[in-house]
Amino acid sequence: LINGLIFDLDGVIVDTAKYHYFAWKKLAKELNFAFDENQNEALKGVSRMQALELLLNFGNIKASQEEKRLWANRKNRYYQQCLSNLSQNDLLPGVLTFLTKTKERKYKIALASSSKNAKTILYHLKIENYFDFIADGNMVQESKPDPEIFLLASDGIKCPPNACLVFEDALSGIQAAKSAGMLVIGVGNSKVLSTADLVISSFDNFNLTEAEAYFNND
Ligand code: B16
Ligand code: MG
Repeated sequence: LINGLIFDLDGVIVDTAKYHYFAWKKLAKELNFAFDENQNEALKGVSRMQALELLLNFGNIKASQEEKRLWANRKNRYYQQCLSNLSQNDLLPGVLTFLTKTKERKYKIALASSSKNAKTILYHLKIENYFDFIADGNMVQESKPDPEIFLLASDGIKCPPNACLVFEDALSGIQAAKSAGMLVIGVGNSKVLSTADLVISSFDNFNLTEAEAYFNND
């Protein structure tokens, strides 16, 4: 029986995945190489430094630790500039209604985001109160696809992994949640997220009771 719901943040709750992409693309341009949306899929969900490593691989760029630190900071500045105007309007379709319903039905709710900016984002969105526990990129050693952040979240809401259902938009996140022994609903394109147990295009019209029945009959 599912009694804990664990949400990824970027790309699931809020449309910030496009800002990460914008910021990485701008950095790539400054380093003189092109970076496209397909390549960007690999950067989703992983930590800032790991995403930078992947980006530099795409551009065939070798760099010192110091350069990498400066570039990661620069990307974060571009990203944070995008965040400065964030409001509830940036919530993805159906999210607020879904969070309200799940709260009424007494599920335990956790956030599991690789982002070190997660708390700032929740603050701008005014949705912190929906979460019983928040796990973010400042609290883990290993980033997705390692299961650490999901195990931390499940511990935080005192629901064992097999009673947790995860919502993720990234392949790295789906892999992390599966390794933690959890069921995963992919939010996005079913062609991209084929490793999830179920894929939904958005929370609009998403029915949790139907999804639970689907898993219980599986
Ligand atoms: P930051 P999530 C992840 O958040 C993003 O998907 C990923 O693209 C980003 O590199 C990572 O956070 C780190 O973010 O630079 O803000 O610390 O999807 O796990 O909520
Ligand atoms: Mg995400």
